[in-house]
Amino acid sequence: VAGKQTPLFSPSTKSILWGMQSRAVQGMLDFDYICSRPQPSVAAIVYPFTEDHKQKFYWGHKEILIPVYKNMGHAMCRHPGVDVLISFASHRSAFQSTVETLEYPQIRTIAIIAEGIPEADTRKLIKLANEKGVTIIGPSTLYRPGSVGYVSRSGGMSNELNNIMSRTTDGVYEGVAIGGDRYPGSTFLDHVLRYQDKSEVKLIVLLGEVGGTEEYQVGEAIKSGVVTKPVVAWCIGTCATMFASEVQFGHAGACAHREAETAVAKNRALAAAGAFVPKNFDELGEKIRVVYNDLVTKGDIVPTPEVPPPTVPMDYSWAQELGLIRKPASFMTSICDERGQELLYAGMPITEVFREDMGIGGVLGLLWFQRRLPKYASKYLEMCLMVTADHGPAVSGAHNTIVCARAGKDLVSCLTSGLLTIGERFGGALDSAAKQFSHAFDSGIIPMEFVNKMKKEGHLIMGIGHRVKSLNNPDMRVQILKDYAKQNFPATPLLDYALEVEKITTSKKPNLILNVDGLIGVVFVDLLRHCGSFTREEADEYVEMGVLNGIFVLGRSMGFIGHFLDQKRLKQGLYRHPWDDISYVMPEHMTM
Ligand code: Q5B
Repeated sequence: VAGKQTPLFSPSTKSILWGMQSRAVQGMLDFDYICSRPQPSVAAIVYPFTEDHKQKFYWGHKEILIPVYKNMGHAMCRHPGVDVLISFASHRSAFQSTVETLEYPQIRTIAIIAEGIPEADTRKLIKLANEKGVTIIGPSTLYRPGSVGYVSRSGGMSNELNNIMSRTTDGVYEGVAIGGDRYPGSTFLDHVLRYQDKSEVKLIVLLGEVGGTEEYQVGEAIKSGVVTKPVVAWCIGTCATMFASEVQFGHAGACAHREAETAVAKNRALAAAGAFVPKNFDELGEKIRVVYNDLVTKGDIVPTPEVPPPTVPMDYSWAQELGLIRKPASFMTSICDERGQELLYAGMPITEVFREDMGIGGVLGLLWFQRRLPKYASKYLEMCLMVTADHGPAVSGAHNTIVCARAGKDLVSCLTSGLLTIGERFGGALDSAAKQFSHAFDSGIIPMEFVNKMKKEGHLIMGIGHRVKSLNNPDMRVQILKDYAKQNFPATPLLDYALEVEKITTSKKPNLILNVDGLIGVVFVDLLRHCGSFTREEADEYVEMGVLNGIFVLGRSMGFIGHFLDQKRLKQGLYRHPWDDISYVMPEHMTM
């Protein structure tokens, strides 16, 4: 191969990969590692559809970073020692990217993996590569320092050849799959001649196949004495002669168009030329063993002792899939599983959630309580969300959201600024109301005793009192929910108890009504305890856990988002509170 380098690869060969083929890169690095290579054979990746960055890979137990370049020129410039390019470009882009690669004189070998590159393009590539003295392996396409140099067409069959060689000889010195297309970038003879020149190669193995006539060139080289090393050869596809018509095997070039291109004819010719040709493929390994042993006996090969290769750690996910390892999970979840084909809410496929028209209340039942609630309970949840959705711009949370929006902040900031005001005074009294009322009810004290006890202890009753709503200005939200619970719930003993408490507090002050927080809180306890979906322990646990404020948080988020959008729509500028609405009271001891 005039002008082409020999050998193609050495223990320090470095390559650039074209294409984002992370698995292939990892496979190469693992192989490098097993071979005890001091450094990875992949120096960089070129991928035009990304920005320059670094990608993480394993090197044995360690992690290393391999640079990824958008531009091939940058990659070449940063890695001047690289002389091999492995192209994973598709058959559509392989031609263009190979032409581009050939412009970089540092690249001496190009391996093209793609199948189906138009043959006219391949021939142009071969011509260009020959002019530049570059070896092309492929289209359609190991390293162990043994004594065998092999060349095959098929990359897949080279796996089998490696296997055969490892069992029958001291291993492969170099193996090349030239690719299965009709016009491969390099020929069988190119590589056989390289192996002839390479002193480390003692035995040459050729795995040809039906179609083409290249094997004859190797036969001629043996016959004429150009190739003097023993060649074990076999052309696969001998069964083609059993068919009445021409058979196209897997590779584009694997079809005999005339007698001379059949595997049978080529095997015959190779044997006649002096190659060692087995009777069939099954005996190929045995033939190689015999020739190899003969070379050992003659002292041409002194087998080097086997060095145990370092073990490559198994990928965690693979080991887990094989059931070889287990590890306690850092997280546990029991409400939602998005890993399968379909999203599951508490085990229920999302399509079923819609098929059954479960609504927001049904989804809350699944995600908050891991169960399907009765229809009336789901509806109650939805009604709670509807009545708490908004209560005007003056309440603490909406006010905060508005001020925040007017300060130019984004939706999430404005929403959270509103949500952060929710607490026991504003909108966040549901849980405490549920606890206070149910503890009082469960302890058996009558409503009057409860009110007095709370007053004596200096505690406000959560869920009682409102700034603007009162007996004279009743809160229709409370009325709606109360009526619904009375009409639809199996029992409402805690609501009845709370209404008795309300009678006492409103007799003192008309605004000390059972407010919207209090109503939702106590009615929810009735729901948990009597709807039949929860045990009493579960019902109590949810109250202790504090689930109920979530209803106000969820509902009022709708309103806060509305206020945010409203302020943006109204193009409201920065808010500054007027001085005349602030009483400035300085500490007395500091005034002159
Ligand atoms: N007194 C809500 O207070 C408010 C008493 C009480 C016993 C009580 C107050 C309170 C408990 C917390 C609660 C949720 C601060 C409210 C909500 C959502 C909202 C909001 C909206 C929406 C109102 C006057 C006299 C005093 C007090 C006594 C007051 N509350 N006694 N138990 N609970 N409630 N929060 O009007 O003898 O004169 O000194 O903390 O349930 O946030 O729309 O605005 O949808 O957005 O300022 O509906 O009740 O009453 O503090 O002047 O008290 O009544 O001890 O007695 P006020 P104060 P005294 S719903």
